[in-house]
Amino acid sequence: MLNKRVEEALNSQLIVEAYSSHYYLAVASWAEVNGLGGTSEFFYEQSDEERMHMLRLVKFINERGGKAVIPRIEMPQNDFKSLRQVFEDFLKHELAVSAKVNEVVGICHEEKDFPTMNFMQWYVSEQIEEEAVVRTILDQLNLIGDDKSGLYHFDRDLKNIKTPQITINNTAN
Ligand code: OFO
Repeated sequence: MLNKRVEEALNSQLIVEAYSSHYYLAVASWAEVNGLGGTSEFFYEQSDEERMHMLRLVKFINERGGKAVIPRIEMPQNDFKSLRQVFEDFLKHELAVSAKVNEVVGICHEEKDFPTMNFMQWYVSEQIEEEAVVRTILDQLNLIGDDKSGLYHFDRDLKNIKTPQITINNTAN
């Protein structure tokens, strides 16, 4: 049976993952209507991955005798100034998510819930990988600057960049 405090922490992480999926869907849609096909594909995929992260939590909470609460999702930003803003915000968001993941791990530790702490390790690893990918993308954007043909190629190549899929086994898999 899940400890109540851990259950609440997992349910609030579920909100974070659901919002991330929604947010990246908004970015994908914005990119699509602005002729940025590669960026759009990249974020549609990010959105799907975040949904999977949410689902993993739903299943884990329920399997451990808790109750997953499916939340109402806040409306994300739907307009962006530039690709740079998109990726700077992307990094900021992922850093905030990493901080939330660490909070949940901290609560598991305090409550001595080591199975859940082990489950959350997948999210810790995922965040490290995602932050690294976004930083690499931002470095590329910095090199390109405002060069239009550089940005064209950046967008075209982005659809081939994937955030690595972490495959640590856990009971919700
Ligand atoms: Fe859920 O992986 Fe980042 O946010």
